[in-house]
Amino acid sequence: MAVENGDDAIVKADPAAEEAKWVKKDAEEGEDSLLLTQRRVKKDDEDDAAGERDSGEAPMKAVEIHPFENAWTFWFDNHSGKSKQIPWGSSIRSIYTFSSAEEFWGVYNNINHPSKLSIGSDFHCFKEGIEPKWEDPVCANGGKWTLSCSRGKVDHLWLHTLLAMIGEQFDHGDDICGAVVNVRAKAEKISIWTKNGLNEVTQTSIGRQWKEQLDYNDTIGFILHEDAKRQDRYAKSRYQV
Ligand code: MGP
Repeated sequence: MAVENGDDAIVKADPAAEEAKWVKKDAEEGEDSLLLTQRRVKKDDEDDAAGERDSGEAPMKAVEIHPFENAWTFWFDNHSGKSKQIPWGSSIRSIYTFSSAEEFWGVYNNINHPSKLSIGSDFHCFKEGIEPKWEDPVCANGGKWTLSCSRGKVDHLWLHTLLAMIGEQFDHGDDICGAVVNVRAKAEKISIWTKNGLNEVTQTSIGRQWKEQLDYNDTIGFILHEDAKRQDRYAKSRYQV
């Protein structure tokens, strides 16, 4: 299995990461990188086949794939050090789209988790085709549940939020757009974004089930994006669970 590292070097890949296609660090912008490694991983079937022929090894068994109900996209942004003149959202980048458990772990095991990201980072996981912005038509009438936590707990809570979401553990999972973790100096925040913010039954069900999945006991609030747009930090929670 051949792996391109940068433009030329060839290294052996972690098999779990073999399907991942990496983006390179945007060194010019000076952003910290989400990626542990900045390699572009590529399957090279010809090399595999040649290797097997040369070594006389038995052909590899087909890998069983466990598909998800939805495809999901990771997005990354970092606001620190950026001029306030730059419109919000102009630097959000999609990183990778995955649709199976194997692809998810291949990416997850090769990226920095929230506790290792620099202050100002936002890391999103949204259903494919939905942008993590209030302006996205699917998000426009929605809102978000948010919990706060310490750096020491954020990786665990983020992973279990992802697993609950991509594993479709919510009765109203269709209403979920995605989740984001905000790495901030005050406290880390994790939010689940939903579509129909005015549907209280749906929203409170999602909020309650999220807390159960995480075994999180503090009260969490739901803010409509419309309220956040108009009132910014003064927006009040529409629901609490
Ligand atoms: P934030 O980063 O979600 O909140 O939004 P936080 O972490 O409390 O604030 P920070 O200053 O510590 O980063 C911060 C600000 O970004 C908001 O008040 C908006 O001005 C802008 N913003 C955030 N989001 C999610 C959006 C969005 O989806 N669309 C637009 N246009 N602006 C947004």
